[in-house]
Amino acid sequence: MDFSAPFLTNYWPHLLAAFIGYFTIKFLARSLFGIEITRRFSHEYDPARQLDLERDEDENQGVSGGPQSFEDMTEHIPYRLKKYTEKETFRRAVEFYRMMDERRTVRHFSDDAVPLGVVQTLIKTAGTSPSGAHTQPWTYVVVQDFNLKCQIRKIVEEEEEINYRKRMSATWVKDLEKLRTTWEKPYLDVAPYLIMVFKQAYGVGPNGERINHYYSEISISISVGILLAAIQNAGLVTVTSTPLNAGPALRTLLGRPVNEKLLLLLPIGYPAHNATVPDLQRRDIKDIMVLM
Ligand code: IYR
Repeated sequence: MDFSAPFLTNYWPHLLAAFIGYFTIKFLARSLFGIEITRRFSHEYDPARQLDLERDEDENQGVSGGPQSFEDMTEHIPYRLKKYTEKETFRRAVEFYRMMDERRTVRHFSDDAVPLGVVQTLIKTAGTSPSGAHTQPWTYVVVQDFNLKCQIRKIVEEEEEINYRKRMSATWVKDLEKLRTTWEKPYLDVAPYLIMVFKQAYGVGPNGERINHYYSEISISISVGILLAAIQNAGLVTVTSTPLNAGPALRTLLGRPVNEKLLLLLPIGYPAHNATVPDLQRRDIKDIMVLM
């Protein structure tokens, strides 16, 4: 192609049209959909980078929010916590460890009732979790309705059958043999409650505006960790199940909005009287802690 003067003379209307077209699309994308076409390299917060933040947190640890100003900030108030004696601190640490060391993933449930107030309190406890910018990006859907539990079981088992047969690698299925899991999940309609843990990828404000959420997956993981401790403390059991590929169907069944994604499904109740668990050992402290 000849880029000398005749090219420009001949094709300037095309170039002008392309130029105008580019800026029109850019303007429309930004005003209608909030999409920034030109990459920004400033250190300001860029909503378009939110997905990257979620994807690779380690890479983004250095992202700075620019110069800080404390205008319009939430008031900061004194915080005091009871200080135990060293002996009491030790005793409490050991006592809590012993309780948590009794925790096991249980897949055999009794249908014995659990008061709803207990479940509500456990979820309140989960809600004490820290979260990115205090956005609390979680929704805990509690299912107690038997018909709904049956529908959930059907959706999960249909997907799990395909998972075990086709989607999971042979090594994965082999690695699970010691746990004796299968695609059958009777606990889904036996346990008195199913707690469906949804991550809010972003929040929605009172006027429908989008609210950025940060580190939502880590925030929920911490929250669920606290929930597991609360469940154990109450003498109840659960299994942290991750129904691969059943998320969208379950989200639709439960009528949850599109900003929510199912991360975990936790049946909760008492263990069946004949419940069994695999005889597994936990790693020793010297293998999991490095002191420097
Ligand atoms: N979600 C399947 C498979 C499964 C996968 C892992 I990784 C486990 O630790 C246990 C089960 C199931 O629930 O059977």
